[in-house]
Amino acid sequence: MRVVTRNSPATYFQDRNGETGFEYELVKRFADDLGVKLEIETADNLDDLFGQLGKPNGPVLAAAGLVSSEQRQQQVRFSHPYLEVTPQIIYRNGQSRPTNAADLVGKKIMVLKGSTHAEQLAALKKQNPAIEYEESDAVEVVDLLRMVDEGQIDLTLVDSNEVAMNQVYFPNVRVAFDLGNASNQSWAVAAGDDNSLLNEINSYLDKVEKNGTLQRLKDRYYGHVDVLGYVGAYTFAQHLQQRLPKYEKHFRTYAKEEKVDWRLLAAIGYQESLWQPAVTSKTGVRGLMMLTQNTAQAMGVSNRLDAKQSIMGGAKYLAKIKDELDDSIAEPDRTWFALAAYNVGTGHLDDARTLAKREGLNPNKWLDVKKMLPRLSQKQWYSKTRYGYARGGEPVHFVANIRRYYDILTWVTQPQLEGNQVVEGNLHVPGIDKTKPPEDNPQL
Ligand code: BLG
Repeated sequence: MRVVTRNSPATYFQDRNGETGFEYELVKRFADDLGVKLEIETADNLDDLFGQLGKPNGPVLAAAGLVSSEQRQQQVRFSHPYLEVTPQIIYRNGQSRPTNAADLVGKKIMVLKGSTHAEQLAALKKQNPAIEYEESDAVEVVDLLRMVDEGQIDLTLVDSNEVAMNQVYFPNVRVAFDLGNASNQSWAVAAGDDNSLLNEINSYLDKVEKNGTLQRLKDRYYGHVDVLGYVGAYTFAQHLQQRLPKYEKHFRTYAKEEKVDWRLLAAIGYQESLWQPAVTSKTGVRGLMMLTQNTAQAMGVSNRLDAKQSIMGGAKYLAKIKDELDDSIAEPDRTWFALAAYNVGTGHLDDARTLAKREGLNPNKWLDVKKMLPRLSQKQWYSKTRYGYARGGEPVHFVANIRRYYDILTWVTQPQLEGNQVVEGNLHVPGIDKTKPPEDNPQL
């Protein structure tokens, strides 16, 4: 099944493990259900995408965060909706906040060519001819947000899901106001009389809506702001630009040495210290990777406040505990277990696995064991374990947060943005032009 989409964090991109993205995951499951092979093609812009869909022997389906507008319905047929989005006017923090359509006058506005947002602005301009805007087919939604972030344009109009996902990369991007009502994203198939594919799509979408799959994908891809909050999201973006570049090299070096994913290591570092080398917890745990004195000693770290040493120690420790886990624990759960052990220790993790077994749950599944961990802080449960009391809620949050940061880091470090290969020291943080010296990059 040939499917056309766009390369963007909200739809489809490549990471080190292969293809990923919200649309990709949704459409891959559909292909698997049908028992057919999936072939993804990407279009350069929306006109190109709709053009390809109409071609004989072209792709049969477009899965690209498309909103079904009246204009588009003359060209293609839309499936049942799977995501409700609201168009939002975006401005730069520090500028005066527009609050209504009249405030768009005199502003430099850019939207994607051929988008429903361009249709919306055209309609507004009819009522208020003083509104000026530019349509571009050379950019993606992330570029529009970056341009607002950097002050190259004043405003853009994008869908709420894109904002929720991208706020974590652009510290200065803010929502001004919702422009119009919510609309629905759907898949599109070429115009015609044969409804067989459309019927299959619709029953698949109904199914994933009912069984919770759709919600899980939404939480994973578009839940950044829900989980981190707006402040947390743009604070992350700020730290991504200002702090991570200082330590990226060490993360890459020691991750490689220990054969762990550097983005996972960086995500741990963010969870532990917000990438700050001089922090100390209430319990005396210290440094960028928050090593206990024992761990530091065992890993050969003499100065925990030295970022390089801390990252080296954290990488070694992560690799060690992962290696020591029971062989019966398979990936990706194995990684989540290793993270939990990093935080709570292997002994307490084993206790939680034993509790899971006793409850008839699967001790090799993170989903099951994470239900048991909080019991380690309740006497009725911990009194019957080998290692006793632990603040078992902490590793559950710890793992959830790190997975979130890890997901966020996969987009900025995907091979496409790194010149089709993962290049050392070439982290592409949108908004930073690494070809320029730091003095030309105020964000650095
Ligand atoms: C971890 C150690 C584990 C240790 C557990 O504590 O530290 N991990 C590291 O040093 C990397 O080795 O396991 S044990 O050796 O088997 O006992 C349990 O003691 C660190 C945790 C503790 C936590 N942060 C890394 O995640 C922490 O600092 N908690 C206190 C937070 S607060 O100050 O109370 O808010």
